[in-house]
Amino acid sequence: MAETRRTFLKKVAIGAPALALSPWSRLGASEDPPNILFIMSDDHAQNAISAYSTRLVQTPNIDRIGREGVVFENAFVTNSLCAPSRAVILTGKYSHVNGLRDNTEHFDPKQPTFPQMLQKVGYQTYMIGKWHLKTKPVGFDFWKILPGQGQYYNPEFLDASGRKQYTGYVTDLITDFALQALDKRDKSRPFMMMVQHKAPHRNWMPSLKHLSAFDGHKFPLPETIFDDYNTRCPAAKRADMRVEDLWLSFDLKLTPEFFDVDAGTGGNQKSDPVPMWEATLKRLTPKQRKAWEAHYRPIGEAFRRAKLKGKDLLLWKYQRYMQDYLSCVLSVDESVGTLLRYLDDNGLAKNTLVVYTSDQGFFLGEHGWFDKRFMYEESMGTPILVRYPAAVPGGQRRRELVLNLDFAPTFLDFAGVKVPEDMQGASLRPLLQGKPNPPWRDGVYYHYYEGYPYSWHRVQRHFGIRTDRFKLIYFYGCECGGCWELYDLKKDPNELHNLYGDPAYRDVVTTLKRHLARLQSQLGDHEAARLW
Ligand code: SGN
Ligand code: CA
Repeated sequence: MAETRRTFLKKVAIGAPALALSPWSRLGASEDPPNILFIMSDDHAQNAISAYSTRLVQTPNIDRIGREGVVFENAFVTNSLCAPSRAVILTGKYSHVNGLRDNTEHFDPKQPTFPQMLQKVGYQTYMIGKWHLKTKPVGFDFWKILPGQGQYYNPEFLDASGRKQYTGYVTDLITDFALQALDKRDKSRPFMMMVQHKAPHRNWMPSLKHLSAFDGHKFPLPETIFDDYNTRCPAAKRADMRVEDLWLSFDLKLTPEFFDVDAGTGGNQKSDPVPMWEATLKRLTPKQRKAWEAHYRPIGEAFRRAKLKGKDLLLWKYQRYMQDYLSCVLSVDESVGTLLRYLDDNGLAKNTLVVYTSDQGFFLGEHGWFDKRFMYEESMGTPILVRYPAAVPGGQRRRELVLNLDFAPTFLDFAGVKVPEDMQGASLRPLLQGKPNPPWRDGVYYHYYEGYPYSWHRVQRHFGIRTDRFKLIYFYGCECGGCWELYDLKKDPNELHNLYGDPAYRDVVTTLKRHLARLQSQLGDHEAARLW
């Protein structure tokens, strides 16, 4: 079968003059083009994967990818938000180059993407699950996507033939559609499949199977949950994403008879969107609703009796948030297990490059927050685990600074396709193959655009640089003017002490600013370079 595949790619290459040399000439004599299985969840923090941290949850299937392959310990996104991250992944280019800066914008489907390039050289390409780019997928032989953010229960899916609702839980449905497509594929050609989960995105609705998974469990508090933001720029205090502001209805699943809706939730998020939660619950079938209520009504009753306030209310909200979020993670981990088993059972494991990642990280109570957006570690960081037994030694943990920007060049490189020069990421190949000290980036450029005060969670725009030791951030785009933060990650891994202005760090700041200017110029973010 391997022979057939090489011959197929060779034929395609000969038939397509622009790519005539690429697929065939770049692969080593003994290499087949790999299948590529790209599994991405939404808002899955490193801290909720046991390959990164065992504090909260066990994820044996995701961990297996890392154990049999590579865990990237310093993996980041360039703009911590859903649609922008997806655009970066498809194009291998920063937001200011691919044109999609925030969730309100449309992806321009006319620009080159790695799926289109793989399709051109003969790969069968698939996109299943959350897409969120407003324009339709291009470069896929088959796609089946959730419209917009998608729904957890009985979601609609959109494909080339139209829109249809399915009964079931979104993570399980996406997994089923992926397996069905793999079953139907042309086995003489390699495939590239993107399986993109909605979970564990807000509002964290677990599957019926996992509703009680964490009953009675007390999760440890993150060390920074009571962060007072005192040494930071105003951006942190102004952000609207505190755990204490989580909605009792939509986020924490209480129906209105269990709490005083008019009292609001405190903080910035004043009103509890009870109608939105009731509309979401109406989607459940009577059977699903029964199981759902059997779980959540006793929680509501206990909440009503407890009459919690202040810190006690915050701690209750944190535990409820963790229970639901991590229950969603359990389904994602199961999905990964099912997909890996399919590869095992069909003799595909060795020659399939498997990635597990998320569109960005997430705050799980760190700094008192949920959501993402900020350039702080929990949000800018994202899980990246890669397995490819045919060419990548297992059991590696790498510390280089790697990015979601690197996926496109990596996939093209392993498929033997020349990486276009205007792609801004780097192929992870030398790291995956275990090279000891290959030349690699010494700083990561980050730029978040969905600004203050009109967007979700009101996080001010900012850009900055992260090196292995330091992080320098510049907040801009509000009447308060620009503002800098500096963190020494070695002395202060929790990023609690803004050192900008500390005379002991004057030289560090000068060096980092020079580095930042260099990156903005090299990467072409000239507009940002004029802001400071
Ligand atoms: C929704 C969520 C926000 C979240 C954005 C973006 N609100 O609007 O909390 O930040 O998505 O998330 S919700 O009440 O509708 O759940 S992203 O992952 O798509 O970027
Ligand atoms: Ca997301």
